[in-house]
Order: sequence, then structure tokens, then C-alpha cells
Amino acid sequence: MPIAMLGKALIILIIVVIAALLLETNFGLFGGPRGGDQTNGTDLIVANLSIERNGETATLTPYVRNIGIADAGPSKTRLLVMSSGMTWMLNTPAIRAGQTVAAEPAEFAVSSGFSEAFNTTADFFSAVPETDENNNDLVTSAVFP
Ligand SMILES: [Ca+2]
Repeated sequence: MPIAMLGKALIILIIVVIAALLLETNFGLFGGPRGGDQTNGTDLIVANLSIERNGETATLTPYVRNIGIADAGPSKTRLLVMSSGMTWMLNTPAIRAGQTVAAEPAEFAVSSGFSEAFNTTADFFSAVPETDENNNDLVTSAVFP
């Protein structure tokens, strides 16, 4: 094979590798995390806030899901009562990729006819680097009969 053809083949190979790297970095085409930035492919969301009334109290349990492709370490979930500003910082265990865990439950005093909205925020102190830090809130409304 002449040297000139070898050179052309090498250039084409380099272009293909660069194109593949660009596609991977920008679109995650080969299963890697999107963006190719400093995050590690972890993404936490609040899947649900469970509210169980027990007489004059309610047990509030946030369920946090890791929708990313990498495991997440432990974090704190913030639970905020929107009308009063009352706040809990709830211990939340490590979460494997694709799994959902219950955070530490909170006890909240309620009375009949009371309605309230809660804002639950996963990883409030940003202990876990995430591919999306803007999807960590869930607002839940409840009416206590
Ligand atoms: Ca997130």
C-alpha cells in the first residue's frame, strides 16, 4: 500500500474516532453519561411523599429514586411545610442506580379539616453530584379529613 493511501486511511480513522467521541459526549449514544462533564451519571428525584394519618399526627415519608446510571451515596432530603416554613432534614441512605429508597420519616401534627402543601427536595446539600440538579423538588398537597 502506498504511503499516501495509508495516510488517507489514518486520517479517516481519526475522523471516525473523533465523531464517535463527540456523539458520546453530547448525546450519550454509547450508554455513557450525557454531557461528559464532571458529573458521574447519578440523578436523584423525589418519587413520592407518603402521608399516613395516625390520629393527631401524620407520618411523612419521602421516597427518593436514583434515575441515573451510577450509584449515589447517602444524602439529606429536605421536607418543608410550605405555609409555616417548618423544615426537616431527613437522613437518606445510599441509592443504587435505578432504585428507590425511603428516607427517614417525619412526624407532623395535624387536625381535621387541615390542608397543607409540602415541598420535598432530594439531596438538599448537593452531597451527590448529579446530571440534573434541577429536578429534585416535589410539591405534594394533602387535605386531612
Ligand atoms: Ca436530580
